[in-house]
Amino acid sequence: MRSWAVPPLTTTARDEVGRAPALALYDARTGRLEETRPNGPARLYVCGITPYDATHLGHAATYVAFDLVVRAWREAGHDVRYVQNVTDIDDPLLERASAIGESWSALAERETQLFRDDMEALSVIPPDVFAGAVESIPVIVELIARLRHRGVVYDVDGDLYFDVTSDPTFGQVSGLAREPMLALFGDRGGDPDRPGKRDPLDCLVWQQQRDGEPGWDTELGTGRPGWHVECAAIASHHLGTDFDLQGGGSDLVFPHHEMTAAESQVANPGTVFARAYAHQGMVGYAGQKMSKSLGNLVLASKLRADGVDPRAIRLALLARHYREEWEWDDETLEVATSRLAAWSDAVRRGGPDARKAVATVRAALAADLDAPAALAAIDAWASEVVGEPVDGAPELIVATVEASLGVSLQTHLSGSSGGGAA
Ligand code: 5CA
Ligand code: ZN
Repeated sequence: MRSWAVPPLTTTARDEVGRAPALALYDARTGRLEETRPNGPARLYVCGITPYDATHLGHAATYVAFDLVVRAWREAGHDVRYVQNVTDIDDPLLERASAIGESWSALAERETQLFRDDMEALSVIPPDVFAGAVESIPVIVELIARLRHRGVVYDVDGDLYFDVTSDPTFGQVSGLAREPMLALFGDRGGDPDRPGKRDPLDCLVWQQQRDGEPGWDTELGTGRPGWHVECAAIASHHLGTDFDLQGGGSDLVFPHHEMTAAESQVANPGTVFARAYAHQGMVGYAGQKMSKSLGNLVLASKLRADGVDPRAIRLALLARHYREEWEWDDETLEVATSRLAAWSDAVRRGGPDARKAVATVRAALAADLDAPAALAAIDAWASEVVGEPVDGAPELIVATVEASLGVSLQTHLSGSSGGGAA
């Protein structure tokens, strides 16, 4: 499906500051910081939205975090190939649609459009492929058919299940023991207790059409795909296997990322699904994880409608390390708004040599996306008092803040080069 408009894509002047260092990220699978080593274009898959409600700041934090990955790779000199899905058919979408008396497809289209608008406002670089589950059904069915051919798919009353024990590495993405797996599987959309399954952890790959629900007529029968196999198929189809990074929020480590990896690896023997797995910590509000089902949402679109500068929203999200679990509050936004004003003033006024700040920003981001340290480096540059502003310093700051952090200060540069008093 259509994605959204590309924000200004600057790269910081290489002749002045060279390339950014290689990006290292904390990998859920190894539990260590691992340097990413793209071979050809850097290949990224990030789990997209289920469009039954508007983008909240937890979602926004996830997509801004992986936008930093895209930007860090670009600044290090890599081309990037980025794929993101939209779960535009699934239980929560059908439930919400019937609760509000709207068709599931109209609901999905409306919320997906709101998401595009939010991403565009937040200057998130769009994925190269933005693939809906519905439009991807042929690709998903093809993967399920290959798994079935390998004898690792079985029927339970017309629904098809994937045998998780067929992947000898099952469990390595999350590193969880069986008991916590069983608990999480039940909490996060799984059905450990369904009679007829061979292993309680086996996951649904194809659900036969139910009364009043949509179904697609395929070689597997008339029905719809399960959730995990959707991402396994979309990612491996558009990126191949052994791609550089699988991303999403930490609520997806198990079962979602464990299952997608297993399904792809069994269908493609001798490969790994992704070479590394990174996760954004859950952002909460009012004491709980922000979630559509709990209803404690702060919406990006609502803040924008209230007149909040989207760059301030983005700076507020960047003020926390992506792996941290944190709670949104009004003060976070106030701090970000003041920061944006201080940076804009400094850029207009001029400042000291910027090369050290640029190097600090890039080194911080390359070391597991330490955005708070990157912000601190720009704060330090902006607050340094100088006698004579250095020629070209504001331009370099503007270029780095835009290229690495995705915040445009362009309009705050004075017309004259060298950043003299406006
Ligand atoms: N469609 C699936 C992924 S294939 C899904 O999880 N959709 S979602 O709409 O529930 O979430 C979209 C993305 O935002 C996922 O990567 C999810 O992990 C992340 N996310 C959801 N809630 C939060 C939160 N409170 N904080 C941070 N990230 C979140
Ligand atoms: Zn996914």
